[in-house]
Amino acid sequence: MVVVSWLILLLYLSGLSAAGFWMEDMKHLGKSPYHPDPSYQVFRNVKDFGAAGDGVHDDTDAINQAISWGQRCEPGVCRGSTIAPAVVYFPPGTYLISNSIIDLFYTQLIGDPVNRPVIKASPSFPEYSFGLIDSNPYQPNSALAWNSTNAFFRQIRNLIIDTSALPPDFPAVGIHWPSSQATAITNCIFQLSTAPGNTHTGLFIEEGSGGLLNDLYFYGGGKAAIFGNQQYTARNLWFFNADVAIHIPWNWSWTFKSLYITDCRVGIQMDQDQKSTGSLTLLDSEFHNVDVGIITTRPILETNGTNGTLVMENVQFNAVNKAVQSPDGIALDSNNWRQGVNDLFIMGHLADENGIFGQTGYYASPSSRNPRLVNGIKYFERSKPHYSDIPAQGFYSARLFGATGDGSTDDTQALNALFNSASSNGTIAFLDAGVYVVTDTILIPPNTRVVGEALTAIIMASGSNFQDMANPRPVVQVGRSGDVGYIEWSDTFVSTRGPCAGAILIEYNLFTNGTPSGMWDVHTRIGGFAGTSLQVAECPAIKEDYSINSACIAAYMSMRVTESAGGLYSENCWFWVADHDLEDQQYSRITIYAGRGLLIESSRGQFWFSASGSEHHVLYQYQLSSTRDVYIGHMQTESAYYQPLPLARLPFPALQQINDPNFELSCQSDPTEANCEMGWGLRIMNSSNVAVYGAGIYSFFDMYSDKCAAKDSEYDCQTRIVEIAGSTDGIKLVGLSTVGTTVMITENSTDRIGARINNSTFADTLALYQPQ
Ligand SMILES: *[C@@H]1O[C@H](CO)[C@@H](O)[C@H](O)[C@H]1NC(C)=O
Ligand SMILES: *[C@@H]1O[C@H](CO)[C@@H](O)[C@H](O)[C@H]1NC(C)=O
Ligand SMILES: *[C@@H]1O[C@H](CO)[C@@H](O)[C@H](O)[C@H]1NC(C)=O
Ligand SMILES: *[C@@H]1O[C@H](CO)[C@@H](O)[C@H](O)[C@H]1NC(C)=O
Ligand SMILES: *[C@@H]1O[C@H](CO)[C@@H](O)[C@H](O)[C@H]1NC(C)=O
Ligand SMILES: *[C@@H]1O[C@H](CO)[C@@H](O)[C@H](O)[C@H]1NC(C)=O
Ligand SMILES: *[C@@H]1O[C@H](CO)[C@@H](O)[C@H](O)[C@H]1NC(C)=O
Ligand SMILES: CC(=O)N[C@H]1CO[C@H](CO)[C@@H](O)[C@@H]1O
Ligand SMILES: CC(=O)N[C@H]1CO[C@H](CO)[C@@H](O)[C@@H]1O
Repeated sequence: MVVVSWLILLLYLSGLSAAGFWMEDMKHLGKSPYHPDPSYQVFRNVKDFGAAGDGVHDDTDAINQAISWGQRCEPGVCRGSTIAPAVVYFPPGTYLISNSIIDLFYTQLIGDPVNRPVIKASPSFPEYSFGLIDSNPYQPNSALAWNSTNAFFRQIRNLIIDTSALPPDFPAVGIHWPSSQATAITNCIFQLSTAPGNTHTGLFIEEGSGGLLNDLYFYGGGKAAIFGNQQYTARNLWFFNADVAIHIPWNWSWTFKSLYITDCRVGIQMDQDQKSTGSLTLLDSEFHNVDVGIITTRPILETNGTNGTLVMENVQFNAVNKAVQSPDGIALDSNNWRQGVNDLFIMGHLADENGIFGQTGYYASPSSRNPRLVNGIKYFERSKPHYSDIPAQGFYSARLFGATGDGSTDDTQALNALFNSASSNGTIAFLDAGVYVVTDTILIPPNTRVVGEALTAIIMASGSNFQDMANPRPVVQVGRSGDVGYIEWSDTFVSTRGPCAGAILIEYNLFTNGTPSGMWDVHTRIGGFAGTSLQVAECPAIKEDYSINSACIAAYMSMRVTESAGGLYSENCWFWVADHDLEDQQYSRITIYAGRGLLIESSRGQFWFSASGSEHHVLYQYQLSSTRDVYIGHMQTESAYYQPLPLARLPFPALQQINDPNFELSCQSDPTEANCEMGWGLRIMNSSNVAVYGAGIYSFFDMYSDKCAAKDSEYDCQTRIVEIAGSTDGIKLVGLSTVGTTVMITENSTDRIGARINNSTFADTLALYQPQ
């Protein structure tokens, strides 16, 4: 009997190990309805293109063929497009390459998450190449293939990037990644040279407007990572044995959370030339056995300007010689670091109830960490699930429920049936690549897990149900009011077709007790791409007159978190109203009106927005109203480029029941009235315990002209941009950078902090703001 049961167990185990990663084993039914070739395939497995993955054969060509198969957006001929997306899958194995893998626009490169495939440079890898994976190759005219600020919609997941076979003095780069929003590199290892004095770099980012980097491990390297970008969230990054773990050549605002630097000479090096680093926010991190933790450009005695702003909270220095080194001495001696989670180390300007002042040193924050937002002492964090333990049979394809994703059939009933069934059967709803047109609300019931085929699944609202701005209706509703349970939702876009003045793209009602629910890489993308009927032909930029083209009123709100909701972790979710047409090769601007960005009204609280962005909505990008217990870091906003023409009061009348800003009232006494009537970047009203770690709140344009944002101009793209009002408690903004705005912070209609003397890089920066 014992023998028999062992036999059964063995058979069972061998059966289990035979099942591969679900993504490999799924039927691949995804499509791209606007691609000219109806047989275009979104999913490709590199082995189907002849990659051997045996560590012996040269797989460069096979992998590049897998990526470029079908008519795709190629460097030099295409400057961007959404109609030719691809998921390129790597089964376990070692893939030897002798030249760069060219990662095309709108591509996901994904490996098996458990047995992560290795991409290994062979000794013959050429010096002229730029990256084992080059996601944005330089062209003969010295420009990047895709403008870095438009390099959206791409991910690299579950790979090991190995440069160790290259000589130590080879200028090796693992991944070249100039990138912007809706991008992520996740769960990767960088195996670099460990020879002293080596010149290997794992991840190289020179510019862009990102983005998320998470769960990355760097072994060895000269400068293991080079990070230049407007803003980024980097979470759970580990560095071992590098000379310099992270070099930051320039930026406006980076947030590092859960950063672990071990056995390195230097942890973080901010650049030493004039192009200084704007602002670094570090939390929940540790430096261990490091000579210098951080080399900053900011002198200890600096009082003018706020470039080189550094804020650290809950950062430990163990066996570190100098914690923070400045040009004029040691700014933080590692023998004197403080362990208290509410002790902030600050180099920069801060504003609290005592006024506004510059500081280098510790500051005991009166608003302590909220116990409802932490796990132990660290702020809670949760990565996107890989579902590596669930076989393909555990996923219900949308196609099997009759959803077509063809961009024309009404898929409302099919999607509702899919989510309902996935919820009741405990399976995962899989949205195969496609454009799912819906004419009424889709409900994601409690206890549902939803995965879109890597950033190529789009739910698109259309029709009469979404027209009335006096009676808005959700496109996707997560739980009904009062529902309790959890969801996990990833890699999906929610959008609209044509005018949809009454569409709330995501309405979140669910209350989750215990482990918070999660949304990862769930984006709203409003207008500006194939299938939306909101492109340059229909909605060209209106620059000269006040007329509003009602055909371009595209949404009421991106996301609403309602009163009864609570307990949600979200990461890398970007709420974007298109400012240009993604299919247009000149990046032509368009004028699209969407009323509101993210509104949180939950009285229960417990929300985390990691790597969050909200851009170009009319009235505000973020509004937190009568809520509590919210963590945001990093957050990024941009005001609508067309404003103040028309003024922000148009075309959505201010509604008192959702606490809309009333610009007519608040701007009536402003002498520069036009620039006052611009959408708010962030409003926090009647709320408690809101902690923001790193924020880039930008206003680059006035009626499409960016002259107002330049440093030598009047800083008057808009007058005000961040408002704290009503009865508030425990509000804390760390590493706040604004661009193009006269006033950085407005309190109860009074302008408190101006931008002028707090100028930093291109942005103006405050290290810490706590209301008086
Ligand atoms: C990139 O795009 C932005 C916005 O459209 C534009 O201002 C900038 O000049 C572009 N840069 C390049 C190199 O094309
Ligand atoms: C700040 O920027 C100015 C202007 O570019 C530069 O002169 C100065 O050295 C920078 N200061 C720091 C601390 O980096
Ligand atoms: C910088 O500080 C010095 C003295 O510390 C002062 O004389 C000078 O006016 C300041 N410059 C600016 C631009 O604030
Ligand atoms: C801030 O602006 C003032 C006035 O334009 C300038 O003198 C100063 O150098 C700037 N400081 C920084 C850090 O850019
Ligand atoms: C899922 O659950 C429903 C209701 O419990 C059941 O009727 C159905 O057969 C199950 N399977 C599928 C594939 O929906
Ligand atoms: C705060 O709440 C009070 C009481 O409900 C209300 O009167 C006030 O308008 C609110 N303030 C803001 C800025 O929403
Ligand atoms: C705003 O005014 C309310 C009273 O209406 C007050 O409780 C609150 O402290 C003020 N907030 C700020 C940031 O000044
Ligand atoms: C402050 C700073 O270094 N700003 C630079 C950021 O990078 C851009 C290029 O993308 C430069 O133009 C800025 O000077
Ligand atoms: C214009 C303005 O408000 N500037 C502020 C910048 O920061 C200093 C503190 O260092 C304040 O005193 C200024 O008011």
